[in-house]
Order: sequence, then C-alpha cells, then structure tokens
Amino acid sequence: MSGERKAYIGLGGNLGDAAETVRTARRAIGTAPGVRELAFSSLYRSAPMGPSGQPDYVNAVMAVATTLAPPELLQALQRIEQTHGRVRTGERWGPRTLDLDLLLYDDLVFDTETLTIPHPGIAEREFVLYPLAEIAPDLHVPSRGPLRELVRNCPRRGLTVIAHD
Ligand code: A4P
Ligand code: MG
Repeated sequence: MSGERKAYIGLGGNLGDAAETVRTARRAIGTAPGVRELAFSSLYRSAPMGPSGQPDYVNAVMAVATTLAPPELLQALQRIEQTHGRVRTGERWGPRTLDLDLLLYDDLVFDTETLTIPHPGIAEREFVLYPLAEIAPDLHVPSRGPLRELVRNCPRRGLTVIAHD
C-alpha cells in the first residue's frame, strides 16, 4: 500500500485483567481500517506514575503502518479506548482501564490543543522508552534525540517484562 506512514502507539492499563485488555487493544488497532501492525513489544509491568495506591500498570508499545493522518489515527485510538477500555467492576461499567497514546508519527513534530507529537511524556517514561527500544533500537525521537540516549538517562524504576507476546 502506498502513502503509508509509520507510527508508534503506547498501550497501558491498570484495572481488571490489564494484560488481556492490552492484547485485545492490540488486535483492535491492528485490524482498524487504514492501520496494520508492524511490531509489538513484550508486555511490561510498571509502577504507577502519578497517584500512589493504584495497581501496577501493564504497558507495551506497538509500531504500525498507517494511511491515516495523525488526527484520524488519534480518533481511531480513542474509539478503541472507549469500546475496549472498560471492564465490569460491579454491576455497572467501571472506569476506563485502557490508555492509548500516539507516541510518534514518522519524524513529525506537531502541537495542537488536542494532539501533541511526539507525546509530551515520551522522554521521561520508562514504560514507554524501554518497550520502544525493544522494537526500534535505532530510533531518533524528533526534538528529543537518539532513543538509546533517552533510555540511558531513564531509570527502569522496577519495570519488568511479564510476557513475550
Ligand atoms: N493528547 C494530546 N496529545 C496526545 C497524544 N500524542 N496521544 C490529548 C494521545 N492523546 C493525546 O488524554 C487526554 C487528552 O490528551 C486527549 O483528549 C488527547 O486529545 P486522555 O487519554 O483522555 O487522558 P489521560 O490519558 O488520563 O491523561 P494523560 O494526561 O494523557 O495521561 P497519560 O500521560 O496518558 O498518563 N503509569 C504507568 N506505569 N503506566 C502508564 O501507562 N499512564 C498514565 C496516564 C498515568 N500513569 C501511568 C500510565
Ligand atoms: Mg493518555
């Protein structure tokens, strides 16, 4: 297919069976119109960034080829969040359990009210950098530098591989 761009997506969840949610999201992304999977990292367990007292996260990073423009791709991800990101936590639908972030889109640097690329947190998050380095070790992150250096400067903070999918 011509006109394809390469993008990287961060997947995360910390409620319910987060590993299963991430795997389900992977399939949904890979079969979305205009999107196909190129690579998928291991599944990682990570300590929660932000308020403590919440469960550990499961995180992974996915590389895709896409004919969608960045805002369209974000919209597709948000639809998948809505349909797959909820689990039964009682008798009613519980809180959102899936986070899909558009990390990178080719070498694009882009900033609007609803979409910032590269994702603003990319350079500080071990649960993004390590899985990303697993599938794209030679990557240069636009406006941030070589991924290898970003990884070297980012402590693992207990990040562990829990499954090789
Ligand atoms: N938005 C702008 N740029 C982007 C982008 N590149 N990708 C806007 C995705 N969204 C982008 O996101 C809020 C708004 O960001 C969207 O409407 C979109 O227009 P959201 O998903 O609705 O809200 P959120 O995810 O709850 O907030 P936020 O600030 O995006 O949180 P983060 O940064 O996604 O962090 N700890 C561990 N260990 N692992 C995790 O995965 N994730 C979070 C959420 C917190 N702690 C974590 C993890
Ligand atoms: Mg988010």
